[in-house]
Amino acid sequence: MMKTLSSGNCTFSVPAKNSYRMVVLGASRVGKSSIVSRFLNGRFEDQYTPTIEDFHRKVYNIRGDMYQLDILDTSGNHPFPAMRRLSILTGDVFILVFSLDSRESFDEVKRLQKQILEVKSCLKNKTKEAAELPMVICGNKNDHGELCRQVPATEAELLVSGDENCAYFEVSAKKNTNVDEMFYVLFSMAKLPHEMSPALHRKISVQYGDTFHPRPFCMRRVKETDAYGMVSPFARRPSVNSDLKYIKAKVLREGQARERDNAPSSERGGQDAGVGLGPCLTGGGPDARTP
Ligand SMILES: Nc1nc2c(ncn2[C@@H]2O[C@H](COP(=O)(O)OP(=O)(O)OP(=O)(O)O)[C@@H](O)[C@H]2O)c(=O)[nH]1
Ligand SMILES: [Mg+2]
Repeated sequence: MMKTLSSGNCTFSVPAKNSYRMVVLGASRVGKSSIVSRFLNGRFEDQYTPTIEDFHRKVYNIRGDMYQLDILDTSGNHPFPAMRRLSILTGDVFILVFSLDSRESFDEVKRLQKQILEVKSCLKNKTKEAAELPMVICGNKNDHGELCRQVPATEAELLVSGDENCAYFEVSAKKNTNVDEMFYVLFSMAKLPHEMSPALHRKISVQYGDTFHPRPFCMRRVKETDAYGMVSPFARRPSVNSDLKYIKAKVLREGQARERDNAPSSERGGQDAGVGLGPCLTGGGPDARTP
């Protein structure tokens, strides 16, 4: 399946298998939006503007292949628990942010980590994938110095120990310390091209969007070795309905891939993953699912 995206006067297609969603979660004021802003445009704002929910999209042309990364910057206040569960369900990679000077925000990250594992494993037959969720736990505001620190690094590291898909980073969105490194490791854990990290591709603005076009006449401007990234200015958060379809399609795709990999050839193909999302959204476990 291909998704067609429009950017300026250029339209291009991203294969569904190359579309990913990054979900950024954490308590209020810990710096989630600041980290996202560093990722998207390299900027930092001292002024605080609370987020309700922001959706961004970045598209990449990496050596001629198209990729799409959707970024969901959530609210630290999460007034709608079902929406948060839906965000978690749609996420492929996660960044959990706390502020190094706030013990409470660290406790929230611990709750979120648990919730992500629980929500993801709620999807039928998804227990294995849940254990392989690429996730970075991010202690932000390390520019505040050791005197303000309320969370020792050793304690935060415990949250990721023994899980090769989980890493801990101390960063500063303000000083741009360790932010690129954090994205590099996150994308590596998710087996995404490392060129998706901010320092490893050329940033293209939308008026040069035709550079992205994967068709041969546009590729004259894109060398085989090149990687380009462009923030889409027209990205809109998909509707709840589209999110549900996205989750179902993804589960089916992964289920089929797993069957192809594991099953003897006589048992391969055609099995519906039987995705019942209701209990995953309401907080009931797999056992609570109606038959
Ligand atoms: N000193 C310092 N301040 C930061 C850093 N990152 C963010 N801030 C500031 O912290 C405040 C909150 O940052 P945001 O990025 O808006 O926090 P948020 O987690 O998105 O907050 P919500 O949208 O309410 O959930 C802002 O005033 C930022 O300027 C950092 O690394 N160091
Ligand atoms: Mg925010």
